[in-house]
Parts: sequence; C-alpha cells; structure tokens
Amino acid sequence: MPETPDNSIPTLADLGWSEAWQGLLGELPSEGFAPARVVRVDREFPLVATGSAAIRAEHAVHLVKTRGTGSRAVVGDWVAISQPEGHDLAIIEAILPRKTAFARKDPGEQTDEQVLIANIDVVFVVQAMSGRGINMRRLERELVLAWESGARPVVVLTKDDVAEDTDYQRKLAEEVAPDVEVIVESAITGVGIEEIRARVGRGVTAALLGGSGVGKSTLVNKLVGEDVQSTAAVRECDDKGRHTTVAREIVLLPGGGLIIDTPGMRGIALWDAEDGIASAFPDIDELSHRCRFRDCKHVDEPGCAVVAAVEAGLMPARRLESYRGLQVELVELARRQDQKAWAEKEQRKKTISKSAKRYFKDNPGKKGR
Ligand SMILES: Nc1nc2c(ncn2[C@@H]2O[C@H](COP(=O)(O)OP(=O)(O)OP(=O)(O)O)[C@@H](O)[C@H]2O)c(=O)[nH]1
Ligand SMILES: [Mg+2]
Ligand SMILES: [Zn+2]
Repeated sequence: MPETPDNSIPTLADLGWSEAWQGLLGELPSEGFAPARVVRVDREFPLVATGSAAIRAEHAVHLVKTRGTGSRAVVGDWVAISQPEGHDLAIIEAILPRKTAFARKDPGEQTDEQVLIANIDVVFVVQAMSGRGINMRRLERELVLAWESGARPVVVLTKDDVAEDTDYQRKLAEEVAPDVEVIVESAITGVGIEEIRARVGRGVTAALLGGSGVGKSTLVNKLVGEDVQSTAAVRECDDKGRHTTVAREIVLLPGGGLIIDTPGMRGIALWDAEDGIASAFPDIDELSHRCRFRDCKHVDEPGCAVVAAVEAGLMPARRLESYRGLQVELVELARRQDQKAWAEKEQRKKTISKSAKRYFKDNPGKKGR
C-alpha cells in the first residue's frame, strides 16, 4: 500500500472494520483514539492504514515497556492510534484483542510463543503438486496450525499444470484434511483462481501458509492481476524455494478482500496446539468418545475405539501414527515449558537470596529478625 494518501487507499470497511471492532474500541479506557489496521511490518515502525491514509506508527511507551505477545502490533492487528500535532509518526496507544492469531514458537527461544499475524478469517494452506508432490506429513502439521489460529483452513494444491496425478494428490490431501475444502490451482492455466478469490470477499482477511517455493506470492499476484509480490524460480535440483518473500504485509485485492503473503516456513513447530489437533483430526476426536478411558492415548489401552477402527480397516494406520506423533511432540513441548518455568523460578530465588545476603551483610544488626 502506498505511504501517501490517494484514491486507491482502502476505507475502514475495505480493511474489515465492523461493529464488533467498534465495540472493542469503545471499551478502551481512553476516548478519542482512531482505529487503524497494521498492514505491513518490515522495519522498526509498522505501517498502519487509517481508512484515509497509510502512515508509519510507533508503539506508545506503556506498550514498549510491556513484554509478551500482546504488546507489539503484528500484521492484521487493529490498533487504536493518536496523531499528536507536530509528530511525524502516529502512536499506537492500544492493540485491540485479537479475534484469531497465527503463532509459532519463537525460533530464538526454546518455548516462547511468537504471534506472526492476527485477525485472519481464512488460512490457505498451500502445497505444490510438482516434483515429488505434496508432503502429507507437513500438510497435517500446517492444518493443525491453521485450525489452532482460529481461522478457517482451505487447502490449495498448486502447480496443477506440471502435476502428473492431480486426482490422486487431491485424494491424498482430502484424506488428511477431512472437513476441509481442497482447491486445485495453477497460476499458469488459471484453474482454481476464481474459486480461491470467492473465499476472500470484501472485508475478509486471508493468509497464505506453506513452504518456500510452493507458489504463494505467485498466487497473490494472480489474484491482484499484477505483480505486487516478487517471486523466484525454484532451484531445479531439489524443488525447494529460496525464501523470496521476507516481509509480511496485507495486499488489497481488486474486488475487495485482503490477503497476507507470508515467507515460507522452514520448520513447522507446534505451539500449545491441543485444540488444533482435535480439529485437524475430527475422525479420531469423534471415535475417542467411544474409548473406554476418557484420557485414552489410543496406543495400547484396552477398549480403545480408535485402535479398533484401524484394525477393522476403517481408518488408515498412518493417520493414527501421525496423530500420535503430534501428541508426543506436544507433550515434549509442555515438558520443556515446565522446565523453563522451573528454571526461571530457581533463578528468581537465587537473585532474591543474593540481594538478601547483601542486605544482611550491609545491615548486620538486622540478622535473624
Ligand atoms: N508451473 C508452475 N509454476 C508455478 C506456479 N505457481 C508458482 N510457480 C513457480 O514457483 C516458483 C516459486 O513461486 P513463489 O510464488 O515465489 O513461491 P512462494 O511460495 O512465494 O515462496 P517464498 O516466498 O520463498 O515462501 C516461481 O518460479 C513460480 O513461477 C504454477 O501454478 N505452475
Ligand atoms: Mg513468496
Ligand atoms: Zn482410544
């Protein structure tokens, strides 16, 4: 979006503003702030769209001083801003509560959550059908993450023009994505493009999730009708992309609708995704109500309805294996979180006793009181 006001600047309604958001803005303790949506985060100051202009904004001091995921605006956030006179930058006074949020583990931290984008309605989970074809294990994880965000996932299988067995790949995708729509797409032939566009109506915010090189930016360009996102040819030898997209930003589509292009993710780590797993495996979730034990892990417990379904040939064994794999990963993550919390508590204890020791050393008369 341009940084200076002009006719192509979207209105608040174009940006997805609604009565619900107005209500949340009204609940803020201070009045007189204007709503704006964060449309790009690339350098220090996020770019926010106000409905009449796009301007850079800085976080208010109270937000800067706060740690944690709710204190920094991310792409898609609705924020309350002020524009003090004589000030170049707008000031983000508050971040409105997020309706949905896409988070992952902070790559720098072992167990911290990092919110990447917020307030998305639809997540397109993108996989390419070229080369060795779709990666089912990865698709499963991406679906868990997509469900966990609170947005509705839609699977997009790209590069139909070079795929040899589209029908088979679609079938595979449908197998790991029950209750999810699967759309076959090609930026070359144009198949699937209008179907995708129809999922991103005016005021709807969609995001693209998928590995590098699967064709996310190409799809955005196709939807926009011109090249707004840079794309790069995939290296021939291994069919891996090069991480062409680096910043996150909201792109406005011609017929209304907003789409967030994201850089391809290398690894997909889960974050506290209990609910996401249940949604991504509705078949197992459903069956588990008939297991004898309420906390059945579907491994070797007696009376397990899921294992019984696999044995009866009603569910592919690999589906249960994937489910177990993801569960194990969650348990491991929880264990590391506990360890971290414990280590932090120990550290605090140490800090306290050190300062206590110093205090008693400096005030020998007070010892023991
Ligand atoms: N044959 C074919 N090639 C495509 C299609 N869509 C994308 N490509 C090519 O795949 C390569 C990677 O596309 P990008 O759109 O840059 O991929 P990306 O998902 O944005 O990758 P990152 O930004 O690295 O995450 C480019 O060379 C595109 O031209 C398609 O439908 N068919
Ligand atoms: Mg890209
Ligand atoms: Zn069971």
